[in-house]
Amino acid sequence: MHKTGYQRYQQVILILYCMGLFSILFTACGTTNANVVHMGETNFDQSSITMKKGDSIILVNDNGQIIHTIQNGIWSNGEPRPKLEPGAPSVDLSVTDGTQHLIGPFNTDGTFHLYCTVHPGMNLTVIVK
Ligand SMILES: [Cu+2]
Repeated sequence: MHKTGYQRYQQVILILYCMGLFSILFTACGTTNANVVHMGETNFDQSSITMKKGDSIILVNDNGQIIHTIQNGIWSNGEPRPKLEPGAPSVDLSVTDGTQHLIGPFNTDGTFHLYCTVHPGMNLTVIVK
């Protein structure tokens, strides 16, 4: 059957639409290494996060009025204990507003500790597999 010009036009539009859909899907796959951790007023919303080697953490400060200072280390028995663990990215991040901050990438397997030097007990354990 002979196709009219309009049918060809429809075919081209359909092909372009599919290509667009695929590129959106691929983009979505590429961003699955986004590991979001929210911060409340005095703590992380979760105590740990498990992620793949090469991933980074996206830190979100839910209350932009609250200041957090995130570094390598851990609160232990009420005392801040700074420690840069081998294989961990060096972190010294001052969060003074509600914007998002990237921590990482974590390129080594292991268990790492981040803490907020402002808020006693504000610990985040990062498990990289
Ligand atoms: Cu804090």
